[in-house]
Amino acid sequence: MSGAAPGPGGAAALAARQLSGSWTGTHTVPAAGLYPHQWSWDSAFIAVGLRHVAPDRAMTELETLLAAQWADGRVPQIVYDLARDDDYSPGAQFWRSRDLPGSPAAATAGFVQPPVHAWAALLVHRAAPELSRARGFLAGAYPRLVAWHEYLRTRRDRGGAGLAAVVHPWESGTDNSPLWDEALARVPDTPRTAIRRPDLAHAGPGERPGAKEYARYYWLAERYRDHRCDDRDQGHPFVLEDPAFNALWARSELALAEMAGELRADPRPHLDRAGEIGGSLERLWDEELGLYVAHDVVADRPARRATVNGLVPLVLPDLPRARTLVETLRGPGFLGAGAVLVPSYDLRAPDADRALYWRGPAWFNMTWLVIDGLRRHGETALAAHLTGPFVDLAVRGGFPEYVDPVDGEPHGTRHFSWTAALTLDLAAGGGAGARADR
Ligand code: 2M8
Repeated sequence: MSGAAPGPGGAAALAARQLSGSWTGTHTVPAAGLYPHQWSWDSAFIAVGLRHVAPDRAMTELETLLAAQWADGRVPQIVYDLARDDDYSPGAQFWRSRDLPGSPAAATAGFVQPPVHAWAALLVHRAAPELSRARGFLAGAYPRLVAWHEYLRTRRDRGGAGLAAVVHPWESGTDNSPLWDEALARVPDTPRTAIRRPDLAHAGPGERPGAKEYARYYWLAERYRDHRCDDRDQGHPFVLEDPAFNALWARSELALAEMAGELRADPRPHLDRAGEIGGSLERLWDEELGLYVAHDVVADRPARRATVNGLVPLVLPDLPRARTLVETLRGPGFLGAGAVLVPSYDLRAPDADRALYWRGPAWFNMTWLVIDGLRRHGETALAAHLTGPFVDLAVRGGFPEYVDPVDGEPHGTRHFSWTAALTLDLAAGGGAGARADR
């Protein structure tokens, strides 16, 4: 790392320039080389940042994604740019989504990603309410977002406990997290598809999942695709309830309630649902670890690893565990280990690695969520303590995908869009959760 850190204004300008460079006219690619298509939760975070400088683009970003919604309500993990289909794998040719009933005109993956979209759409609307109203942004987005959440409620409550399950590590967004290790170990590593790794041209092999993981990822994706992306496959070996995914669902349900109010619809069903998800989340609480863990629905047992996913429920306003989560965050596994941003995994764990994909490094979106949660629960000093290094490391590292949480060394790809977008959000004054009504 080198060079003096620019002030917040300079950081915002650099971030905005970065995002303009990755704009395609309809959406922003997460990273032009490594991730050349549109990704679901990336677009939500990107819209949160874009709203400060180009609210029209922020709206288009979300509208493009929502236009690729399936008839069953799912919002896909990836919307493919067919001109770049050879540049990322698995691609559109793997999924052949357009052969499936109820799929959209766009070619997409069959999986989903964490439901942070309604929250993002509300923030975008609030940044430019007049433009939003003139364009009918909320009126267009709301029914699609309701259908998306309805998909999660009706198709993904595989454990029957009121939580949505992920059926592949890619759906969690935290692909290589140790939370998935045990469940992934029972997935065969013998896919029929030849595995291509264009990703390794853009990031070091030590910074990406290994060959064994990829073989299992492919096998699992093949199984889901071959069952026509139908969530009733009882033999699917990977079904887990992730605390971050579900907390974001509840947070987005609260956003839907506010949207309903704006649109003169009834907010109560959304408030009730948010309360129900929040209540079910308590099932994932691990007293000994002092945070939430995942639940393996197939094995019916908890995946007891201390990860940042288990801190993300801080984004919920009425969280009974907030104080304990803050203690855990300050504790020896996370910030107490000398980390300046939130590590993705307890740094005391014998298999923690500060450089390896989702197994120790800090991601900017997860730290942003924790900052939001800290502000929401009145921990403004700790939130500020994270915000400074966030902006500094993002800019100095050239908007890296992730960083070593202790020394700030950048890793993964550079020019990563959600890093730039969330830097813009924090640098543009306030950022996540700065206002209590968010
Ligand atoms: C990473 O995931 C993709 C698969 O979706 C990959 O590893 O190829 C994750 O960090 C995920 O959270 C992110 O949405 C995606 C695109 O930035 O990259």
